[in-house]
Amino acid sequence: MSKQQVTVPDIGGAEGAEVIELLVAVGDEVSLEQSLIVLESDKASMEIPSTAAGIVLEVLVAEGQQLAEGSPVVVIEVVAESAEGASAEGESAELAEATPATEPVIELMAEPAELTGGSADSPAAVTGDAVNQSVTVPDIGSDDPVDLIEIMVKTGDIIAEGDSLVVLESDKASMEVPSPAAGEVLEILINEGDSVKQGDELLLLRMSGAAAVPIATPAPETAVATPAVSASSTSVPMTGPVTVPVVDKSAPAGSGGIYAGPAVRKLAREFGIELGAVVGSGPRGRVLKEDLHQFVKKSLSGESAVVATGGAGIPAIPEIDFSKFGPVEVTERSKLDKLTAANMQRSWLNVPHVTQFDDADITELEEFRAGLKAEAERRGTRLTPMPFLLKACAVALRDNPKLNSSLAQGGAALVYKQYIHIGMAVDTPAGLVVPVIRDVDKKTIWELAEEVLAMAGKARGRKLMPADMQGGCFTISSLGNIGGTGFTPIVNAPEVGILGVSKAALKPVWDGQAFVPRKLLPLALSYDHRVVNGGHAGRFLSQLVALMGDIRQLVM
Ligand code: CAO
Repeated sequence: MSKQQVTVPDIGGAEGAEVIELLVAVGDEVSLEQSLIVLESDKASMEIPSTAAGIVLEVLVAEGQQLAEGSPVVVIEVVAESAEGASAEGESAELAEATPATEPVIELMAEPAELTGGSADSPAAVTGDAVNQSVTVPDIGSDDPVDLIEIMVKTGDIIAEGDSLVVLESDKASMEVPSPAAGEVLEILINEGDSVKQGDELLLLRMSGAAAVPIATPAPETAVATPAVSASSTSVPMTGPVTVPVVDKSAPAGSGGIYAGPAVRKLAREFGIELGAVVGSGPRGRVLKEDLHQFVKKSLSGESAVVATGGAGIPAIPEIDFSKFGPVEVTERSKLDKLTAANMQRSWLNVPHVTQFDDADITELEEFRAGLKAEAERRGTRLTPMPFLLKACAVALRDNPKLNSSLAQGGAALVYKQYIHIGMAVDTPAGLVVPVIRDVDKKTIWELAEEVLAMAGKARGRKLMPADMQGGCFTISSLGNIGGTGFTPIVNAPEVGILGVSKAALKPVWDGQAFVPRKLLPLALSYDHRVVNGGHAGRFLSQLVALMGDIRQLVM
């Protein structure tokens, strides 16, 4: 019998990776390829398999430790000769370091972008100042084919560099392949469900502007490798098939994803389990195979399973087969819808909400607004109540700074923002988005009117950039043109307040002598009660009502 030390193999360019889980202990019997530890780098989480079958003699790492390629992991007393990586035959008790397996032990590791020259197979075509390029599957650490489970773009889409194109999945990882350049998708060359491997063409991209480098001569027959370029690089001298980096989707919960290894993700897909509905019992809430088994067992026995909402152990809503009761149609939700759902749930679970209601008398404001209709048309804009609401909120936020703050340091501190950027919920066919209007306090009503129109247009045309949706201090959600007398909006955490606006209506109001018709605008202010108390909220809303009732005060 010989001893063998298993080391960390090539981990796909990651400089270091943290041990997040030990899967074996001293004395355990392990088989060839059995996972020993789980490593997590900033790009991927990966299981390191054993290069031999035998008994674990020593575990040389601890959870939390940083490892790099070549770091020793365990020592194994080999009881059966492994196919690869085993020490020389007949080697005695002397410790032999296993050479990393020839077959990479981590499949589908994130690789930096690798740009290659053109090839006869996939020539680059020059059209005006644009270049047509085929985008291929990048180095995925293995020659084995992997499943292409999702195509995230379609022909005609204008995409930015780094936008996700497809999702690949093996039994070790699932990851998105980002675009190496900006451009227009000319043709999709694959189908969902295809098996693909490194070098396979995914789509044809027409790159234009700065990203495109016109090719003066036909692409060379032999691919010329250029130095690795990071995904965020903007100078992309591409003259042939483009290989692109992959982004692992096994991100930890802290980064907005679900904390689970690739094998667990694969199993969850096979079981049809939504991973977000499973409580992870592994370190830092990691979902383990056992958790999936438990989940299935509970589901089958009719016992309520458990959802992973902040690890709070909240009972899940059981999934029902509605087709038992009548015809149904099941549709995939958009990415935006799913993201919004996750954000809503996160805010709802984290923020103790209180909602306070009041009506603003906007009779005079409406008369004033009606009088400006022609002027608005002359300016090529529309003057809805929204710019006035924005301005009034800006004044009330300035005077009630608690509503313009956010919790920090785990609740130990408050960040008071010295700027007033307000988000505006926009309902679009693709889902709900919240573009942010900056420095509302410094803008005129006309400027705000133009920006409301521009942002709503961008939102509905799916032209909003991430920066357009960042930096908000407070949000306004207006259902005014839709209807309803009131609703309780969910705070857009880490903001601490949100204003829900319902449809203005003529109502009889007692003026001391008689009921008179007044136009009332129903307002609902939801706030994070950890930060804002009833006094702050009451003062904020009363001021808002007063400002909307007499907009002359907005200029004071
Ligand atoms: N009461 C009565 N009428 C109202 C009103 C209100 N509170 N708010 C707007 N209106 C009127 C406008 O004045 C306009 O009519 P006129 O052209 O005659 O003046 C009409 O309704 C249409 O307005 P609009 O909705 O196009 O424009 P807006 O500036 O009021 O709002 C926007 C812009 C982008 C906020 C809105 O279009 C929108 O998308 N709202 C939905 C937000 C949402 O979904 N919130 C829920 C989030 S949580 O699920």
